[in-house]
This record gives sequence, structure tokens and C-alpha cells, in this order.
Amino acid sequence: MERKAKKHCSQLGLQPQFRSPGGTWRGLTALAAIIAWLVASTASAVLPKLGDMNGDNQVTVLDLTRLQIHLNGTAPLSPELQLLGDINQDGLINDLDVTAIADIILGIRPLRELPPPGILATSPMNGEGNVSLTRGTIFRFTQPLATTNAVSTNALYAEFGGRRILSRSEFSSDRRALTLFYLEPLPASARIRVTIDGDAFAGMLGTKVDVKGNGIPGGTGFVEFDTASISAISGTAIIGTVYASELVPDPNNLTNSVNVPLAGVTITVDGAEETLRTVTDANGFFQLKPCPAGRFFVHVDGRTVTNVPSGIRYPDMAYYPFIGKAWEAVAGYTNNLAGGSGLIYLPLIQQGTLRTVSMISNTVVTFPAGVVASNPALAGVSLTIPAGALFSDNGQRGGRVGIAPVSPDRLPEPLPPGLTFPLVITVQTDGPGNFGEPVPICFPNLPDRNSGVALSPGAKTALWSFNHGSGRWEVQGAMTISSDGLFACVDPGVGIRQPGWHGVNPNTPVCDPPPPPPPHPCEGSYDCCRRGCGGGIRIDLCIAECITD
Ligand SMILES: [Ca+2]
Ligand SMILES: [Ca+2]
Repeated sequence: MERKAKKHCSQLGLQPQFRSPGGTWRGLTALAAIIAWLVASTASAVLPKLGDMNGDNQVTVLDLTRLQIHLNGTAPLSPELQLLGDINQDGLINDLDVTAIADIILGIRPLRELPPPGILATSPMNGEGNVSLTRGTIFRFTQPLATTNAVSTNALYAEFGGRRILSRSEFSSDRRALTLFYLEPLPASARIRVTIDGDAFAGMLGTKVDVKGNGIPGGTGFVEFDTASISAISGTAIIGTVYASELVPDPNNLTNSVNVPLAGVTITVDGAEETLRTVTDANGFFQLKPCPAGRFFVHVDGRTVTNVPSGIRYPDMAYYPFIGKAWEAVAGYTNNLAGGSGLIYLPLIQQGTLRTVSMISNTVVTFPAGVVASNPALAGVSLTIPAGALFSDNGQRGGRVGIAPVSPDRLPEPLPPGLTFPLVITVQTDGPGNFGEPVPICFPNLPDRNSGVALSPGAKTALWSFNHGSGRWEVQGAMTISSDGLFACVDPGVGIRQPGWHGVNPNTPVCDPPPPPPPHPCEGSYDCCRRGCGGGIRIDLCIAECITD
């Protein structure tokens, strides 16, 4: 029997969406009137109606049209009106909201007030296990929060065993996410509780954040998760071989290509870097013994490679990167294969790849000329980093960033079943691991590896990223094929959330959110992710439904 969840997965036949605000809306007076009305409504505690874009307290075809001209780029909505345009409160305005407005007009979906801002998702999810000891905790909100919210140490904190963990918090620049960065490793094998005080935060209209997902502003919410073990188990080891992603001609038979083993690559267990570590030998082989049992997190550092020709040296020349992975070992076995296959390929990051991110303007990152020369399909592929968006866990802004193409067959570990990217792009930095907001990217629109067919202009696909915090590939959001058919570019509000590994799968179904949500007692609650009611963690549900079954 087909699983019910499958019904949520389909190719989205959506219209191309608003990309760059270029138009001027003639009705600026009307806009001012609506904003005044919004403010007045808020002051009198009567909240505006979702979908009512012109302030007449009803949702009609006029509102539908207004949302459509926002999406086609003719007249962008003000930030306040965008609150009302996001009918399904998933943090994005797209064709799903157009459909939802139509449903309101038809009476299929109830007319309702703008709800208080709520928690759209958390990372880790409530109840998640095996969490890396170096992973921050992220809260994503259904609406951007007010810029007046300062985060006190009592508004957001993590604790274990009655002790608060040293941390600092930071809003994303779009005010839609708040991250708690830990200034010390999380305790291993521990249940961590992160508390958030909804009364300490408010949305743009001043409504406190509904952290419990019960429709009532304010309150105190929490997320609990369990951290991974780093206890070494005697008689337990994990083995593998590290090769360069790039093959070289076989010196004995030039028609063949052979692997280049990388010696001197350092492998460490996150949270036990000084004690649980090893280095690859002349054949690229390593045995990490002892190691923890179960799923644990490691870093593979290709920057320490020793058997390389001249011209390879981090950070001023070409280099092999530093990557995070989640591996699994069965206790009592010394032949556990790293990443499942025991084969780890590291791509050579060409000299000239990294460039300094501007603090005052957008930085457009492209491939170095030499890379494009050897792969013309990469011409025009770009990553646009907003000013100052790159930062380190300690809050320091700036750094250097670059992109490099990687063969999907020669990644640090095999792709999970169902993912057949024609190309993987790695976003490398000289250390900083965070983007302050989703960073837009365009991929080349390459043919599907199975069918050989590329998507048509206007078609929808999805951006996938490897979340090194969770150790999984996750959908970031929708992309649209450009009108010339050459690129797949992210939709507004979608982008790369962190450096690392990213791909586009031409034939991967884009996951629709679940059907129009009937009012549900747990809608919007991050507890939903455990119960699967679909109100909270849609992307995570989609991944589970589309890929892992
Ligand atoms: Ca209206
Ligand atoms: Ca929406």
C-alpha cells in the first residue's frame, strides 16, 4: 500500500517566482494606508487577517491578485504585508500561498487572523539523538522577529545536570533564525535541555512568540536532545582509505586511471580530538582504534596531507579540505568501514578558489577560470554572499570563501540511495562555518544521470545540502530553472545555510508541504516533529518520506 506520506511528494508545477525587486508599485498611497491600518489594528489588539492584503478585512480576488503581482516581481510586498501573504506560515511566500488564498475565497480554508510568530523548526529536533558535541542549536521562526529583541542569558540557554552550558546567541540577519553557539563542547552521552522564553521575543507587530505552538503568545518552551557518545570501546575500530577525488593516469598503462592515496590525513573524533585520533599511512589507509560504538562524529583533515607534489599547501596554494562526517561502528568489531564503504575521497581545492567576503557589499563567488576552462558547464554558476553574512561560531564576521565542483561519485562518502546529483558543489571557507542568512546559489541545469534529460525552463527542483551537524543530506527548499534553461536558481528565501556540500537532483520530487492543514492542536509546534502531524518540521518530514523509504 502506498504510504500516505507519499502523497505529499510531487513535482511542483509552479509558476516562476519573483526574483529581484525591480518594479515600482504605483499604489504607494494605498500601501501607506494599509501600513497605518496594520499599526492601528495591532494597537487595538485586532490582528489583521491572513491573506487580506488591502486592509478591507476580507479576502477576495483583489488580495489574490496582489499576491500574484508580488510573486511576478511587478510590485514587491512590504515586509509587513509579507506577514499576511504567507498564508501557510512556512516562512516563504510562493504559489502554495496563492493556492491557500484561493481556498479561503472558495471557503475551503477558514479566514483567520495572523497568528503570533511561532517556531517553525528547531535543529536539533526535539527528541533527536546522537547529536554532535560541537553542534549549535537553531530555532527557526514562522515570521521574522523584531529588531528590538535583545537576547538575554535568561531568554535562551542550554543546561545539563543543573548547569548552564557556556554559550552565545545570534539572530540571522533576516531575523528568522536564532542560533545558540556553544563555547564549550556539549557533554557526551547527555540529555541537553534548551529553554526559550517566548515572552522575551516578539514579531514585527509586537506579538510575543508562541513557543509552545498552542496559539497563545509567549510562554516558555524547550527542546531536549541527546548527545553522541565519545567513549572509546575497546576492541572496536573503524577503518578506511583516503584518496584524492581526482584520478591520475596509471604510469604503467596510460589508458587507465588510478587513485592517488593521501598520506598524513588527520582523523579526529569530535569532542575527543586529542585522544581519539589517527593519521593515514602511505597507502591512505587508517584504523581509528579504539573508537566509540554507534553513530559518532568525526573530522577528516586533508590540510595535513604529506605526500603531495609541490603546489599543494593550505591555505595559500591548492589544498585538500577539512570535512565533518558522521560514522557508525559496531562494538567489538575492528573492521567497521568508515561511511559504510571505507572509501573517502577528498577534492583538491584549486589555488585561487578562496576570496575575501566583503563586509559592505555582496560578494559574488564563481569558479576559478581554470576550473571553468576544464568544465564549461560551470560558467555563470555563482554564489552571492550578502555583506558580512559569513561568520565564525565565536561571532567574528568575515573570512574567505570559494566554490569547487566535485564528482558525485568521488565524495567523502557515498550519496544515500535515491540521490543521484549530476554535480556536487562544495562551498569552502578558511574556517568560518556559518552564513547569517540563506545564501542564494545557481547550479548548472545538468541532465538527470539516469534519463539524460535536463529540466525545462520554469520547472521546479530542490536544493540539497549536507548538514554536517546532523550528518545527513537535507532539502533546503525549492529552485526554479531559469528562462534560458541554463541554470537552476534558488527561489526567494531559499539558499545555502552553511558552507559544505550541496547538490541539485533533477528528478528528485520536490516535497510539497502536507495538504491544507486543518486546524490541528499541535500546528506550529516543534513537538510536532516527533508526532509527525506536519505542522512543524515539513522539510524533515519530506526528507524522511521522499528519500529514506
Ligand atoms: Ca482584502
Ligand atoms: Ca508560505
